[in-house]
Amino acid sequence: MAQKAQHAILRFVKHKAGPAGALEAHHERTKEKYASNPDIDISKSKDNFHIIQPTQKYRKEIDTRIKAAGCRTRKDSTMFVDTLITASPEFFTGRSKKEVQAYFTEAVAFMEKKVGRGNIFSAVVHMDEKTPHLHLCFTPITKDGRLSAKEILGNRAQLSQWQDEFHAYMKKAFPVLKRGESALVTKRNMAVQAVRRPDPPAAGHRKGGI
Ligand SMILES: [Mn+2]
Repeated sequence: MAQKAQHAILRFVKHKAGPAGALEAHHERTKEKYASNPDIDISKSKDNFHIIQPTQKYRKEIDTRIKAAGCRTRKDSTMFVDTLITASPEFFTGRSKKEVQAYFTEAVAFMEKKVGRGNIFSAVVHMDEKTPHLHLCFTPITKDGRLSAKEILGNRAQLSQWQDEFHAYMKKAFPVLKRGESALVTKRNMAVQAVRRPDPPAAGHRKGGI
């Protein structure tokens, strides 16, 4: 029987400073109840794990980096990027915890190479939703100290290149992976839907997210 192709998935969502607190609550599981996201099974939250642990509030992590680099900011600047990394659900079927850890550890190593370790302030793997996934947050500060998500994420062609590189990197450790669609910059709800329902998205948005 033909096996469904398995892909490594990479998505970016750009944020101003405003949503830092709400995203932190989701990523770091600081709330006790998640009525807005029924996919969270809190009995499994103990299996979530950090690859990079934040040392202070997200907002503080962001402000500290921007200040240290001396970046100029505008009201509409992207202050941080929420990166969602996962794979086709089939990829995770039957994999040991060690393998799942290895997958996301590789993904973080890739992101460190691409955006610089110093920009990343949190990388946490959620095992308590439908499909294991990594939320990695970073400040888009260039090597010469400018805040520019535009430059770091790039245009359509550069996003396609991101996906090429990501796929090539992940394939070294996990040869089963096939090149998937291009990396995407999405609006939050779109990112959620794309990951939850890879087939035609159903109408309506749910709050919360993956
Ligand atoms: Mn999540």
